[in-house]
Amino acid sequence: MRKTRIMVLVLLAFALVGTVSAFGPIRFSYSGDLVVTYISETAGYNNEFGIEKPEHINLGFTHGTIPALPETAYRNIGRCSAHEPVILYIKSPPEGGSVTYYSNQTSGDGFDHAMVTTLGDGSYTVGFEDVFGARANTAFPGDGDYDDVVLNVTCIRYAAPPFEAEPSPDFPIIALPAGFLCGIIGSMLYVRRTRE
Ligand SMILES: [Ca+2]
Repeated sequence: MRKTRIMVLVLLAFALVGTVSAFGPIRFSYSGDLVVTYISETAGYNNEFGIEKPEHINLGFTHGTIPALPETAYRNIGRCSAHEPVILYIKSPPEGGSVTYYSNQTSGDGFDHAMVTTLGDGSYTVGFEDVFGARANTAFPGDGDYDDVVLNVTCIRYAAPPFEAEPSPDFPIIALPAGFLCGIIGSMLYVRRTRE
């Protein structure tokens, strides 16, 4: 009984929180404006983060001279098209080099470096692990906490266009046939009168 209750609670938690996977596709079923929120970081590196698709945009850096502020929402950064993939990335400079991790694929070390969570509001949270290769545990890269850079991405649906009434025909379009008809009736009456 207790076991069943725990199972129900776990299933309920999944339903409320959303689905979690490793790297994964990010898609929206409608078109709109992209908004990416920089949630948090625990990065040792100065990671660049941003959007790879639909268009490459560098949104900011975790450290450096102008570090990004957690909870910043980036707007006016492009559009999301219905069912087209959105890919986020971080670019990390381990040991002076450069390696880029994407939200939709494994990296050069063969590991997933992104943990994608689908939230109930239709947005996605992506947690990145920025350490290349395994360390103490060979099952995951770095310390496997996937919170070195955490981003959320959503798509704000375009507002429905305002209702527009059918445009009324322009004056000349109705004026011409009306004038033409008046002319015919007038000339018929004239012919009839002159015959009488
Ligand atoms: Ca980490």
